Amino acid sequence: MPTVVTLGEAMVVFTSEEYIPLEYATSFKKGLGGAEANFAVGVRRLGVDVGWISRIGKDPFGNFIIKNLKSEGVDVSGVKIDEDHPTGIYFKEKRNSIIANVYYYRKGSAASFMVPEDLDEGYIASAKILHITGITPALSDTCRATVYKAIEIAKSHNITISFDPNIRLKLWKDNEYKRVLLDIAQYADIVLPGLEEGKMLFGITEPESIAKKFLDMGAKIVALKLGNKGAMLVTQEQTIYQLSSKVKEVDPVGAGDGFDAGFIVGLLRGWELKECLRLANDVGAIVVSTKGDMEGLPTMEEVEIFRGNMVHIER
Ligand code: KDG
Repeated sequence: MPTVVTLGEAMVVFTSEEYIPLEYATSFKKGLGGAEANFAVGVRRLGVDVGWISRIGKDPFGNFIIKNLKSEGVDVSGVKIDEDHPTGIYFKEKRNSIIANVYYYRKGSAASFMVPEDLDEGYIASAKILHITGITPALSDTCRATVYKAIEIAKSHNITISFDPNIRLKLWKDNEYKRVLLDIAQYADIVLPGLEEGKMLFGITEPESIAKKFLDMGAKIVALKLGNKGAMLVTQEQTIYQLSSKVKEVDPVGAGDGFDAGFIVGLLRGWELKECLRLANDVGAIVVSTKGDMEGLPTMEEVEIFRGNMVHIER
């Protein structure tokens, strides 16, 4: 049984190959995305067993997703094939080197039909970490109920819950995300938000005050992503700042998932919190410097090369 378990939707992502409005784009690169699937691949590449729970359609895109995740070594035994609904897809539009947009085609997707009964209690109960994000509860009422069921199982078996709010406004009605995500956050032991998300959830701007809010809600650790300024970690006892390494940003999508993966792997290895934060930051930095949602997720060896502790020798 995997040490880390996560649940959510994976999609096939089509990224336009040139800087052009999507309307005029003619060629696309096919890839794989979905926050929790990215996280799972990140955890696995860093050397920890991980299982991803979901539904995919009985279609070529579902096959693509499952084959890819299996080849990464992610446990997919908790994935159901849904014969009646398609695998979700999304498009990434690159208007220019600064502006990018995403267009989802995931309403009514197989993953949005996840139900609490899809969960195997023993599977979650034997993990050390359950990682959830704010995307899954936005997909449908049954997905939201599935997230709450996973939380209930984790709580009843003392499994640590990590939570990334991952606010995707295109998936929410009005301000509904605030109520739902703040409710979920109170069950989390580890919260991994972006600074902007903290601002949106609490209406305050100071990173320290945002972290304190999550601590007051019950979190033991808050690791706040500060973009190219690095990250900040807060517990009741300490506050740690970590500057980010300078990298050339080519695609920020998936960096937060990489950060989460690095942080959780550091914790599972029993590292000092400062080292966990450093790994999280470095994984995030490596991801933003690579095109694709999950392509850039590094192995531990690649992290060492990035840090200059190892030399890459091409054989
Ligand atoms: O965190 C990156 C994800 O957001 C991306 O891979 C796909 O938009 C996506 C989603 O909703 O999971």
